[in-house]
Amino acid sequence: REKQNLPSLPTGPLEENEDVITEKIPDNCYDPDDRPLQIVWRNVVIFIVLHLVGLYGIYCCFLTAKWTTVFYGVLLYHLGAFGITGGAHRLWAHRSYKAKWPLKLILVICQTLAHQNSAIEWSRDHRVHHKFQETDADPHNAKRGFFFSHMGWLLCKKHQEVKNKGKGIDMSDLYAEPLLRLQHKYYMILMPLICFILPTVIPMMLWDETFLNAYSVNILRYICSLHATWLVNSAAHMWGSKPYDKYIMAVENRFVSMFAIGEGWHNYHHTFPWDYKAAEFGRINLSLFIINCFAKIGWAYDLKTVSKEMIQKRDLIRNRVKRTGDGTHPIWGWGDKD
Ligand code: ST9
Ligand code: ZN
Ligand code: ZN
Repeated sequence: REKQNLPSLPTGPLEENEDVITEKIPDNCYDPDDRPLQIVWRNVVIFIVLHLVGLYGIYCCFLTAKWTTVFYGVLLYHLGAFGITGGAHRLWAHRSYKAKWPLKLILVICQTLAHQNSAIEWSRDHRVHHKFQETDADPHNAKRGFFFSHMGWLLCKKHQEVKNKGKGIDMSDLYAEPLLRLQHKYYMILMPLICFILPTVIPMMLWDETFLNAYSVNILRYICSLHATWLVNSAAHMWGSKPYDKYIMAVENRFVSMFAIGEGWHNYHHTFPWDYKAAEFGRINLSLFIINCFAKIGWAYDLKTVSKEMIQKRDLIRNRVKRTGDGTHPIWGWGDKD
C-alpha cells in the first residue's frame, strides 16, 4: 500500500455507518497457470448426491408426498433464508442493525437450518468478499465466471490470496458473541440435527409422512435455498443494472431478489453495505418486511440506513472524482491507473 501511495485501511470492528471500503489489489485476476486448481472431490461427490436426491424430491413433491410436507418444505426454505439474510448477512456480516437475544436465538437456529457454514465462517468469507470484491482475494470472485462464483468455489481449495488477505479481517465482534461461539464450536452436531434430522423426522411423526418423501423433499428445500443464495454471487454480479456504481460487477437483479428474499439489489448493497434494507426501495424484499416486523416489537433496533441526500452526495463526489480527478482521492481514486 505504501509503494502505491495509498492511504491505510481502517482497522478494528465496523463502526456505525462505516462503509466497508474496497481495497483494490493489483488486478492480475486469476491466472490459471499460476496455481493449478485443487479440486476437493469430497465436495464434488456430496453435491452430486444432494442434487440427485433433490431431483427425486421434485418427483415426490408432485406425485408421492403429502401436501403438508410440500408446504412444510416451503416454510423451512423461508425460515432458513431469513436466517441467512436477516442473520448471517445483515446482522452479523454487516452489523446493519442490532438484535435482542430472542431474535438472535431465532436467527442462529434459522441460519443453522440453512447450513451454509457457521455464521462466523459465513461472515468472514462475506466480509472478505466485500472488501476485496472481484480480485483473487474474493472467495467467489465473479471474474472467474458464472460457475466458479455460483458453486465452483465450494468445490476447490480457496485461492491463497483469500487466506492471506482474509487474515486481516477483524472478526472480534462476532467472536465476542457467546451464541455465535457456541454455534461455531458445536456446528457439526447442531447442523445435522437442525438442517437434516429434525426436518425429516417431524413430518414422519406429525403427519405420518414416509421417510423417503420427508427426506428428499427436505434435501430439495436445502438445494433450492443454496442455489438461491449462490445466485447472489453469480447472477447478481453479472446480469442487471448498476445505478449506484458502474465500476463494480454487482448489479440490481429482480429475479434473484425474488428467490433470495430481497438480496438481489446487489449494486446498491455493495455501494452501501451497512444499510439494513440492502436496497434503496422496499420492493421484493421479504427480509426487510420481517426485520421491520421485529423492529415493531423492539427485538430489532438501531436500524442503519442511507438517506436520499447521502446517496446523491456520494454519487456526486464519486462521479466527479472519476471523471475529472487525478486518481489521488483517498477513496475513489484507488488503483484506477492499474
Ligand atoms: C455455502 C456458503 O453455500 C454460501 C455463501 C454465500 C454467500 C452469499 C453472499 C450473498 C449475500 C446475500 C445473501 C443472500 C441469501 C439468500 C438466501 C436465500 C435462500 N478469511 O475454508 P477452508 C483460512 S456453504 C481468512 O477449509 P480450503 C483459515 O485459516 C454450503 N482466512 O479453505 C481457515 O481455517 P479456519 C455448505 C480464511 O481448505 C483455512 O484457511 N458447506 C478464509 O481452501 C481453511 O479454510 C460446504 O459445502 C477467509 N475468508 O477449503 C462446505 N477462508 O477456518 C464447503 C479460509 O480454521 N467448504 N481461511 O480459520 C469447504 O469445504 C471448504 O471451505 C473449501 C475450501 C473446500 C471450499
Ligand atoms: Zn457480492
Ligand atoms: Zn453483503
